[in-house]
Amino acid sequence: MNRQLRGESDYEQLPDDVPVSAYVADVQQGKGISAFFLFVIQVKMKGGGRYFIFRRYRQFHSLQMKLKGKFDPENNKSFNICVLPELPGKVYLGNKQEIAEKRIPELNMYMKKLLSLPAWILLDEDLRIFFYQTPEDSVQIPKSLRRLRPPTRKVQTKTTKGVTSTKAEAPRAEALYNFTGESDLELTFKAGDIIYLLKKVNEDWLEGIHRGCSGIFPKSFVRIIEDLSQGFPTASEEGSTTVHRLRCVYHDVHCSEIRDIYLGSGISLQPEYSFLLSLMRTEFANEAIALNYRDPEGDLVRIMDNMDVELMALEAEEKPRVTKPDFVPWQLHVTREEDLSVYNTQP
Ligand code: PIB
Repeated sequence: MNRQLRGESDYEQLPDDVPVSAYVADVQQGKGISAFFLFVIQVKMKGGGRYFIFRRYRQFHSLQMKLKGKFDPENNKSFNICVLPELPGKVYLGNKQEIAEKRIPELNMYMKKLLSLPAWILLDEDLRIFFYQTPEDSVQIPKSLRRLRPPTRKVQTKTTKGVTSTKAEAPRAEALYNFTGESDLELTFKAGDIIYLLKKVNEDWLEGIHRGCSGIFPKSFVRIIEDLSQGFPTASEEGSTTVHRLRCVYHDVHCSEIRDIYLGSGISLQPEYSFLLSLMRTEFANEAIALNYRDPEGDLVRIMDNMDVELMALEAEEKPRVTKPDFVPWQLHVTREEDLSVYNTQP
């Protein structure tokens, strides 16, 4: 599907109770004569409120049919036409739980694209009924919320002689003196502060994170408590691989530049959005940037929150964008914040 951008001014005028994002937090078995599965969906409203709804696949299907009937260009010659995202198809055979699990990322993508459509679609009655919390929804308690756990940004870094290091062993240094960065590129800290190390810039400078900011600082201002590991270790932690390098493509007005960023302390496969943004702002020495990934159709999609990072990671799980060892499987596309020309706006 081609991405259809939403006008921000239209969006601003929407009421606060309109659903703006929805995310499958879990699947659970429903009670009935024959087995079926319910998707536990967390819905976020424009006003910031969140609630859970419980929907079967067939309810998605029925919503899609209604929306197609009203807005699909093939069925409709009226003014309000819109290319709807693809809903994963019906399945006739197989283990129902497995089918439901497989549908999670697909339904997440469907809902994300649906709720990114022009603002008037969000006001559609059938769409609102689907996402509204019914009295039945409000009395149900989700059994577990496996997928809602916050994405963990690993501070864990390396394995030494089979022992996995813990947060306390993360590469870090203690500041010996106060240091005031001269630009956004440089870190600012006080004597006694702990700085987590990201990488060695050269013999005299290190890059690190302090109070959520990353930047470079002179090595002589700190005492190393735990040094960065040499080379690119391939550590693993209970089945999850610690990756150390991240491929980024910076799209400027006339050219693109590929940059592989090495993070000495490793990077989670699903880092926090704020972490990625701060990392890229430092790397490209530019505050006014936007982060993006390429969707399966090849279009750039702007990343705006942790959920988008998770969607990017989910897509890369199925179809890795980077297959080199020691790299995260997804690839970040960094664009200038005000540059909307990079997005596909053709219906
Ligand atoms: C099913 C429901 C179901 C989905 C299934 C889908 O369609 O939408 O939703 O999980 O993937 O196949 P339908 O039309 O109800 O039944 P939910 O909410 O998870 O239950 C489809 C099918 C009807 C045919 C024959 C075509 C070859 C079966 C039952 C087993 C014979 O019913 O049959 O159309 O497959």
